[in-house]
Amino acid sequence: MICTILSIFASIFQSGWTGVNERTFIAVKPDGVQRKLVGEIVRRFERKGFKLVGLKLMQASEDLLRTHYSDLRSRPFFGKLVHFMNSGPVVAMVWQGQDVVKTARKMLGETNPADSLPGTIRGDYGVEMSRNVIHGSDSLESAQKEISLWFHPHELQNWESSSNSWIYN
Ligand code: DAT
Ligand code: MG
Repeated sequence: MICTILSIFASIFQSGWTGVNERTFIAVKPDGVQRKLVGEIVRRFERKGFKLVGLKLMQASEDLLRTHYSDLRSRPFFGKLVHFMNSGPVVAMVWQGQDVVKTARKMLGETNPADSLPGTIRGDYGVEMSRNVIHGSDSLESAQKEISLWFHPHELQNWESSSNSWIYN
């Protein structure tokens, strides 16, 4: 157990994905794409001060989705979840910045939109748990796993943002 934890920390530090280089995986789900919420969601992350390092519109395969949600495979809603996520295009993104994993989860709101505060994405745009508009990694470890599952390294851009010194002290 301790070894697993140590190796997770080691891989996170080795990757350099810490501090201002922390990265998270965000996806606008098929309901969010159909409801034309892509621009609004990108806008919220940009305005917050995070840096977009990867973005693509794609149809996720059932295999990819089963791997992505493998932690939930024994749950009764697993089949429907995979089917829904496969029902149309999703917008897969990687956002970068200090504490982006934790902050993005706050920006998303709770899993159930009914428990999500107004001002959060799910609180503003969702009604039902199974149509909650957006996905966001729940930890540094899942962010790393999800980014490498959804993106090839060459699809991620390392670029210098000109507003950096106005966002970070
Ligand atoms: P989150 O997306 O907030 O990380 P999760 O990882 O527990 O939540 O679940 C993944 C998705 O599965 C979630 O966004 C919506 C769906 N889901 C979760 N619990 C559900 C439930 N009880 N009934 C139907 N769908 C559910
Ligand atoms: Mg989750």
